[in-house]
Amino acid sequence: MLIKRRYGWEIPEHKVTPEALFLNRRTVLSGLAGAALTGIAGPARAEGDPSQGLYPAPVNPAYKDAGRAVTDEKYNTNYNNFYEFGTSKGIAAEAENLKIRPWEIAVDGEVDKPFVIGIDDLLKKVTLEERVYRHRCVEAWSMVVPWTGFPLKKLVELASPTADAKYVRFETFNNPEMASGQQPGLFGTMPWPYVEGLTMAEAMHDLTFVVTGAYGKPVAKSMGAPIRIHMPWKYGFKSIKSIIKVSFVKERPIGFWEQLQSSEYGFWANVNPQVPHPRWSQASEQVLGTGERIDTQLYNGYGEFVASLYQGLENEKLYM
Ligand SMILES: Nc1nc2c(c(=O)[nH]1)N[C@H]1C(S)=C(S)[C@@H](COP(=O)(O)O)O[C@H]1N2
Ligand SMILES: [Mo]
Repeated sequence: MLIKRRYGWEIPEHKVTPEALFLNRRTVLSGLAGAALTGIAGPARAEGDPSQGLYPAPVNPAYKDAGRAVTDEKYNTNYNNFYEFGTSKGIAAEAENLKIRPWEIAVDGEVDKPFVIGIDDLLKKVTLEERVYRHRCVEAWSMVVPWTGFPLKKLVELASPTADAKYVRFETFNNPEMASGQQPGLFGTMPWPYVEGLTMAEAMHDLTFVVTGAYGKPVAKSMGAPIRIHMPWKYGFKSIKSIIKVSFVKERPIGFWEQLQSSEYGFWANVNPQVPHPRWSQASEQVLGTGERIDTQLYNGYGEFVASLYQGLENEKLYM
């Protein structure tokens, strides 16, 4: 019989509330047990990645310190939410199936001229920098990550949206042959592909980051290679991974989680310790890799930069 071992950095399951719990409690719980048995997959391989020489990139001094210790890479690459590869946290080995070259990103919708660009061509058009950001998952765990990438506003400039563009809609790949979690069955049909969206004002905000690297090298597959988003003041599910399409649209996009359960997950998803998730408190968070529990901060502590984005929107569900 296999004995379940817990690694020191793992968060006990009863302290984690999987987003998908409402879907099928038994399946999710067996998935979590499976994660503990699978164990650690080791650091992600970056050999053969043609962008490797671009890393590490210079640190942007404005974001060199997140006020907390950087989370050790081994925790971050092995404790993930990437439902395309399964509902447990232990998807790192499965995510090695992600094929990251060739990788094309379509830019379309309300733009002067739609285009498709390969990841390595896109990397030639931008200047990479490193930023240390705090990340807060809606499940009440958090980490600190040295991301490498470029501000999303740079991509918006390249896209040249028209005045009709009100939102940016992102889409992840949909390939059930490559990504076992996208196969039907386990949860019935999940609403693939993963989709997320932002307002144009959010997309143009300097904090909104397009991530292509982390820990001084190309971003690991388990963390959303080769290109993802990170917005540190929002719950983690907004920070969509492995993007293949960026669309400028008139209507507010409906994200993956909102589509699954709109009573629990909304468009704005700004971090707020005073607004509980319908099934758990958001007042505090478990810091990955430390065993520490700390108070959660409004906008994950980035309020001085982003609160003004939400003035006049007080009647919206800003915090779910
Ligand atoms: N395509 C896709 N993007 C995703 C997810 C996902 O399942 N699929 N999970 C989200 C959630 S809930 C979180 S907390 C972060 C986790 O990022 P990490 O695994 O790098 O920590 O990715 C987000 N982006
Ligand atoms: Mo999350």
